[in-house]
This record gives sequence, structure tokens and C-alpha cells, in this order.
Amino acid sequence: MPEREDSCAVRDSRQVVKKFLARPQHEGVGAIVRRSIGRFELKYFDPFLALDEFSVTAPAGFPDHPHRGFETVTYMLQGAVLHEDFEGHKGTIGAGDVQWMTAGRGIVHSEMPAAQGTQKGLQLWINLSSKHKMVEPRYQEIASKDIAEASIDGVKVRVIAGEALGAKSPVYTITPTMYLDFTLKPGAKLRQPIPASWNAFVYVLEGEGGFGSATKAVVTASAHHLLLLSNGGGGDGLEAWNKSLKPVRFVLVGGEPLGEPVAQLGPFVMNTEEEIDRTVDDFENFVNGFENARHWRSESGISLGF
Ligand code: FJE
Ligand code: FE
Repeated sequence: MPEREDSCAVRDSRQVVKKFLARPQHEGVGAIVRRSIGRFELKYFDPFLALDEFSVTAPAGFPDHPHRGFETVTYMLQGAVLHEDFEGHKGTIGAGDVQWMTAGRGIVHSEMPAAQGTQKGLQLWINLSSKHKMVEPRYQEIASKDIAEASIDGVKVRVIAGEALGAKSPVYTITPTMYLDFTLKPGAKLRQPIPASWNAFVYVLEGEGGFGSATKAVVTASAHHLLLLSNGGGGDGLEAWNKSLKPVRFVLVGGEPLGEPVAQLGPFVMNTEEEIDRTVDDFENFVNGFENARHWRSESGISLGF
């Protein structure tokens, strides 16, 4: 039995059920990504389709390519990315900024380095339910200075989506999602609630942390490791701590599973193969949301070949 319950306490923590090291691989044109979710051993972690820790240095990048049926969340860690889309939406995503892009029925865009040196960040792909796959495309952009932050007892959080330590994000998530960037000083400990039934994972960015239940199995993880958290075992949140001598930084991401079939062809994610065939037709014929793709080219002027 828990000793006491206060509103934001975690009674029994979720366990780490799987740990992966995300190794570097080539993506886009000359870019390197460490893909954790989305690689063949972990094709889908409902509702998450992909998590890439990317690293791009000009002239490498992600030139003109389409998306349909999901959202991409780009969170910059270092440097900047120039984003241009086929409706003339254009801007720079700088260090600490978030671009929450609902591709919905269709976006064609390019994502290219916008600064000297190496640009680094995380890109998360969140699936949309069948009801929302064909919504109008939409952007939610939050500059670094506007991201809600809180610090308590050696724990700092930047709230990309959802809420933590009393700080709340303005982002509207179509698929209910939480996305928290935590930094724990040496000696700090964290208990973060996660809604029951949501799938959740941790991805470590820097340093080394302990995750799971202090009384049960403890998993230690360092940079570039993905930890899948248990779901359905009664645990109601994450317990994490830093027993090292340096800060540990990680993101905690959770989402409500959709429980729907997934049919994917690269950047197109639908429910059935028939819908994928229709999407390829729409893209090739510049219809049903891809009208502007007929004449549009980004300034980089090359295409990924979709
Ligand atoms: C894509 C190949 C790609 N991860 N991380 C195929 F490279 C891409 C793509 C990205 C991407 C872009 C950024 Cl800024 C960060 C990424 C893959 O653009 F979408 C498909 N389908
Ligand atoms: Fe893209």
C-alpha cells in the first residue's frame, strides 16, 4: 500500500521493459539519424511511428518530400533548420524551438541546415487516427523563450506538450500526447505521472540516469538509449534519478494508443494498403491536398525522390 497519496504522486512506478541503443544510419541526403522507434526491431510504438535524433551539416539535409496521415514534431537541440513548404510557409527552427507540424492530408516541404556547423535535434512522428488523417495541415510553432519551464529540487523541465511540475504547454495534440524534456542535477530524483493506458518512453540525450522503480528493477541508461516503459502493470508514472556526477538530460514522451491498423509507405501513413495506393495517386497527380506540389520547388531545388 502507498504511504500517502497526493495529487501528483506516483504510487508504483512503471518499469523499463526494453532498452535500445539507437545507432547512426543515413537518411535524407547525407544526413545522419539515430532512429529508435521506426527501425525494424521496433516498427511502431502506438501512436509513435518514428523517433530520430538527427545530425545534419550543410550541404546535407532533408530536401523536398511529402507527408500524409501523421504529425512531425521537430525539437532543435543545437543549430537551426530552415523549413519551407509548398504553401509558402517558411521559417527557421532554432535551438530550443519546437515545430509541431500536423501534416494531415498533405504537406510537401524541405528541412535543411540554416546555420554553420552541425544542426542537431529530435524529430518525432505521431500517428493520427483514421478520423484525423485527412485534416487540414497546420503548424504550431513555439520559440525557445516561450516554452514553459519549471525547476524544483534539482529537476528542470521544458514542457513541449502536456504538463509537468506545474508548467503547461499551449500545444494542442490531436492524438493525446505528453512530451517533456527533463534535466536532473546530480542527486536529483523525479516522479512524473503518466496517464494509465498511455504508451510511454524515455530517450536519453546526455549523461546517465536510473529509471524504473527504486524498489524493483532499476535500469541505467546513457545518451542515445531508448527505454520503453511498462503499460498495464499498475504503475502510474516514471521514477528517475541521477546518481552520477554530471547532469542527465532525457525526454519523456507518452501518448494514447490508437489501436488501429497501420499501412506505411515511407512518409505516407494510412490504415490500409488501398489508402496508401490512393495517396501515391494523389501525390503523383497533384490532387486531394497535393495541388501545390505541381509547381513548387524549395530553394534547395532537389527532391528526395518520392
Ligand atoms: C523522411 C527520408 C527522410 N528524419 N529527422 C524519408 F530523410 C525523411 C525526413 C526525415 C527527417 C527530417 C528532419 Cl528535419 C529530422 C528526420 C527523417 O525528412 F521524411 C522520409 N520519409
Ligand atoms: Fe519532413
